[in-house]
Amino acid sequence: MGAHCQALILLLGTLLVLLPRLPLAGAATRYYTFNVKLQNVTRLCNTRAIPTVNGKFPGPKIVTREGDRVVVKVVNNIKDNITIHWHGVRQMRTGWSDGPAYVTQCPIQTGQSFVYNFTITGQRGTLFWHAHVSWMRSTLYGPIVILPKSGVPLPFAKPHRDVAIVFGEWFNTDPEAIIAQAMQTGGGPNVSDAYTINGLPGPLYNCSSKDTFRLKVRAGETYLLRLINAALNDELFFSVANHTLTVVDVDAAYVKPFDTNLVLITPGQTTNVLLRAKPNDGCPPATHLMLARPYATGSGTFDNTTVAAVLEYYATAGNIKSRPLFRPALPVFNDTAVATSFVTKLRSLASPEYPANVPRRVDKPFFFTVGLGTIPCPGNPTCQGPTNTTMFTASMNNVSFNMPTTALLQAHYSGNAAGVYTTDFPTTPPEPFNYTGTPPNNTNVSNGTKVVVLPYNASVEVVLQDTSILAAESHPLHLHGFDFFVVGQGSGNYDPAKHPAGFNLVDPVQRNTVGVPAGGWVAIRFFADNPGVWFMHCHLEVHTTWGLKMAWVVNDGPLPEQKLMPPPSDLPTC
Ligand SMILES: *[C@@H]1O[C@H](CO)[C@@H](O)[C@H](O)[C@H]1NC(C)=O
Ligand SMILES: *[C@@H]1O[C@H](CO)[C@@H](O)[C@H](O)[C@H]1NC(C)=O
Ligand SMILES: *[C@@H]1O[C@H](CO)[C@@H](O)[C@H](O)[C@H]1NC(C)=O
Ligand SMILES: *[C@@H]1O[C@H](CO)[C@@H](O)[C@H](O)[C@H]1NC(C)=O
Ligand SMILES: *[C@@H]1O[C@H](CO)[C@@H](O)[C@H](O)[C@H]1NC(C)=O
Ligand SMILES: *[C@@H]1O[C@H](CO)[C@@H](O)[C@H](O)[C@H]1NC(C)=O
Ligand SMILES: *[C@@H]1O[C@H](CO)[C@@H](O)[C@H](O)[C@H]1NC(C)=O
Ligand SMILES: *[C@@H]1O[C@H](CO)[C@@H](O)[C@H](O)[C@H]1NC(C)=O
Ligand SMILES: *[C@@H]1O[C@H](CO)[C@@H](O)[C@H](O)[C@H]1NC(C)=O
Ligand SMILES: *[C@@H]1O[C@H](CO)[C@@H](O)[C@H](O)[C@H]1NC(C)=O
Ligand SMILES: *[C@@H]1O[C@H](CO)[C@@H](O)[C@H](O)[C@H]1NC(C)=O
Ligand SMILES: *[C@@H]1O[C@H](CO)[C@@H](O)[C@H](O)[C@H]1NC(C)=O
Ligand SMILES: [Cu+2]
Repeated sequence: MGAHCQALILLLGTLLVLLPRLPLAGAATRYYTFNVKLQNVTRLCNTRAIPTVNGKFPGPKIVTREGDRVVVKVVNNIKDNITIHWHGVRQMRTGWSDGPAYVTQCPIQTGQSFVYNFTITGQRGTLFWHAHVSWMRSTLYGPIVILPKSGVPLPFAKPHRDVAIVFGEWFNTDPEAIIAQAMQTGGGPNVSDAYTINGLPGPLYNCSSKDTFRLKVRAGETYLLRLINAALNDELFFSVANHTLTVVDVDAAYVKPFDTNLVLITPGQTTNVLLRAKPNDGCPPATHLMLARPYATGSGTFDNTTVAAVLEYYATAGNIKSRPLFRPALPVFNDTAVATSFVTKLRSLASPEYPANVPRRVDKPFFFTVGLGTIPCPGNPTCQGPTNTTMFTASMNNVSFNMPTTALLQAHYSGNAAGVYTTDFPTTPPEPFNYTGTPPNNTNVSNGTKVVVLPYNASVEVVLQDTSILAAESHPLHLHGFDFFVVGQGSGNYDPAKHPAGFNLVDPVQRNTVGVPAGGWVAIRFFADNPGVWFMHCHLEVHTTWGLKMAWVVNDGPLPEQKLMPPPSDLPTC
């Protein structure tokens, strides 16, 4: 009996050691219904009936785990066309559920619905969802929280609470009217009237102090802040008075933790940070502002205001009265040195559990210029662009992308690309020039619906080079369907003879949106292991509207699990 018990104890011991390492439960399916409808919302003493999901602004939070399936039925009950994009979700073989209008699907029209159906594969942290047609995402957005698989620990101490901090922009007038007017006049669109945190502008705006996000914390506890930049057109600096933040995850990929007083976050990026509430030392706790305001590098006007939220401590006995208020210092709007210093600290965790699978050799190298330019005012001899005979445009390798009137993915899948897109997107700029110096007098911007075709699983490198044609400017480039590794970046012109030697192929940060440095370049690498049609564009919405976008077509691989799935039966038509 003694031996038997020993064996049992040994067996149990082995099980106990093994169990926490195994997922305890199978993958789940998370069902949501998104009813897109108008809702009256008042901010800055201004009431507008804005498009919302289920009447909420910002929209509902999706909470899921790595490996789970997410099924969202989207019903359109407003007059505008709608699509929803699950920003950063890899969508392995399910490009039909990615969401960019006229790229992977036709819009969901008034009265119609569509079921998005996808799994979360190899990602953990924070992403977000937003509308992906015209400027509808200005009010249609919300968090996606991706917890680790059940039973799998976080690679950092478990926080006491988990809080989404979603940045947005509030417009007192309809953003659809604003971009329509700008496209008509050829000039820059009106800027937003306020930035928001979780939909609230906070006390630094007129008629707004009651619309302030307040985070109440307990002394000594740790909080995971899930920062999401859902703003339309502005990169943001963020800081919390008297609290150091520890960055642990960006774009749903773990990073090597580091401490900072300042975060730079571009539209399309997410950043998870740990905030440790101060210990209870018996002194009266202070109230601390959390502030965000723009990092702006272009020559145009921008919303130069500051959003504030409040961090306050639960009272402990005897210290309720007279709390001082502290505000953090933020850099000036164009402090590129500070911006660079933050982004170059980011490194993949690159641990045995979370390795960085960086492409070490490159099958398909690309060099893309990105930036703004001008074209003659069409028809009308004068307009309100950079000069009175030109209007704004934006391009990659001098091609300003024309939106098709049917979805690229459907055309690709059905083999009917003719008349929808061409496969001649240039792999290098048509004419080399000093990209960050004095621009040529005529940059010959053309337009078209051009794509690059990639074989399945090609290893791809794209060097994105900012141009100073109008002004050097940071552009947050977002790639759908993939995470990429940021293997290098620098200022000035990229030099293919010199710069690759300095690339980090060991622990580069992995993400889906990267700021192309103002007057500089960035190099990204990824494996084209996801068949479909994948959009790549600037996440400053006005630049996307002006044409700073292109698409990749990734062909099927030979094996069944390397092929794009067939389209869902309820896929909208154009
Ligand atoms: C918004 O408020 C206006 C004025 O009170 C009202 O006419 C309208 O029906 C409301 N819209 C919605 C969507 O509730
Ligand atoms: C979602 O997709 C999976 C895999 O294709 C399929 O089995 C399932 O029926 C779909 N669910 C819904 C609600 O469409
Ligand atoms: C944009 O701003 C200008 C100047 O304030 C104003 O006249 C115009 O009506 C605004 N456009 C829209 C669509 O709100
Ligand atoms: C608040 O209103 C005052 C008076 O109209 C104005 O001078 C000030 O610029 C406004 N402040 C903000 C932040 O809008
Ligand atoms: C932005 O606003 C600040 C005041 O908050 C002002 O000092 C600064 O000059 C403004 N910058 C620009 C570029 O408008
Ligand atoms: C908080 O930070 C401010 C500067 O932002 C500083 O003046 C103040 O002394 C700090 N207070 C505490 C309690 O650390
Ligand atoms: C930032 O903008 C100011 C004007 O507001 C300008 O004087 C300064 O040179 C700019 N700094 C950089 C680094 O571009
Ligand atoms: C364009 O602007 C210039 C200088 O501001 C002015 O002299 C010219 O008359 C304008 N042209 C037209 C057609 O308005
Ligand atoms: C490009 O222009 C910049 C700024 O004028 C200048 O410093 C640099 O030397 C130029 N580079 C080349 C290769 O001409
Ligand atoms: C641009 O135009 C100016 C004036 O017309 C001319 O002097 C200059 O040489 C041109 N520059 C280039 C690069 O063509
Ligand atoms: C696209 O290019 C054609 C000529 O190639 C031009 O007629 C048209 O105006 C351009 N459209 C845009 C939006 O730039
Ligand atoms: C909605 O999308 C359909 C299909 O592409 C298009 O024909 C229609 O013009 C769009 N409606 C609006 C209001 O944009
Ligand atoms: Cu841009």
